[in-house]
Amino acid sequence: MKPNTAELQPDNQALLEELYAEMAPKGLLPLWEALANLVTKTPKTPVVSAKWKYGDIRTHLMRAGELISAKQAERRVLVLENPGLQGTHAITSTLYAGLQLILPGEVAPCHRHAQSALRFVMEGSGAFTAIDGEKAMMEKYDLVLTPNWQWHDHGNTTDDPMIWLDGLDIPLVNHFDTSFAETLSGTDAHPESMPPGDTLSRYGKNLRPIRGSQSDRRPKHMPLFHYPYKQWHSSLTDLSNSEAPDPHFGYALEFINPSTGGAIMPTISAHVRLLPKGFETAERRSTDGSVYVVLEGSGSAMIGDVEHMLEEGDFFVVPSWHPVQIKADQDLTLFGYSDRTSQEKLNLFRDLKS
Ligand code: GTQ
Repeated sequence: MKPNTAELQPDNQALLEELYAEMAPKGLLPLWEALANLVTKTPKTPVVSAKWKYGDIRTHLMRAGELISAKQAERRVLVLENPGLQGTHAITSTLYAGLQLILPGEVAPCHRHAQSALRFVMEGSGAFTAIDGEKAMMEKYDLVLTPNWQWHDHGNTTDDPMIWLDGLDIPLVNHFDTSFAETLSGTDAHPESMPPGDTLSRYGKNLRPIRGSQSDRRPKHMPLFHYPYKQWHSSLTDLSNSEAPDPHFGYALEFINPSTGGAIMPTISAHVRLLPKGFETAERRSTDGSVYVVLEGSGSAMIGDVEHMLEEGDFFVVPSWHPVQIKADQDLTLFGYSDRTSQEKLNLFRDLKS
């Protein structure tokens, strides 16, 4: 949008152009030529409402598995890049999504980084992510976190491939120019620190070891890292049997960090939701661009003016401030993550329900 220059003398217009040309090499620009595009009345995003199919990604991922090992790749991952963000490896302006494959016998070596990561298991049973040396034995549709700067390696001692969705805040961390990373030297796998399941038992059942006791061994701000499918699915089922669905969300449960009661990690929020067969959500828009996975059932999503048919194994993106309506043809279960908690911390988050 151009500024209101109707009253400018034609000479001034020409002289202004001259001024711009003189200033440009000095890194000086006239705000009035750009203001309306910089400070928009509502969010404008390059992100588009793309969709990927698990079966299709899997074919390419398995081929990559024949060509490069997890160790060689450090992380053997196919990145879901938003078509509106080409060249960025980003799925929304702040978030990253990839599908990671660990084949039987493989190890993805231990490292840690400033980025926070979630894993959402798509396929396989019994492979693990070890966080600070404690294995989370992973089952289909489990959520596992690697909070920022915690050591993590992945391994698979089962006979089958394991594939999960990686959701990270890579674009956000890089936007702040705050990326740090290091590898654990001398070994691929962190020495085992605790038996599998120890943290879930100490911190994942509405209990925690008394503060300051020797049993209170996990980082205070983010102790928990495993949210098993069995637990969240039974809660979601119970919820759906006990009341009518919320008009905008259906039945929805957010994963929380027990030490704050807030989002799972400082930058990423995640939830699961169930839309019962025949249910259609009322239209809603929100500022947090979101990534969804269809876990069970089928239906469709109207995102802005694009309609996507949804079936199990679909990944789709809802860009910031796009109106969304989701319809369930069969009981539809979704996993979703977004930067909502980042936006809330910065007093930026908004939503609008019709
Ligand atoms: O597993 O640590 O998809 O560091 C991208 C960056 C996975 C990981 C990704 C990572 C990881």
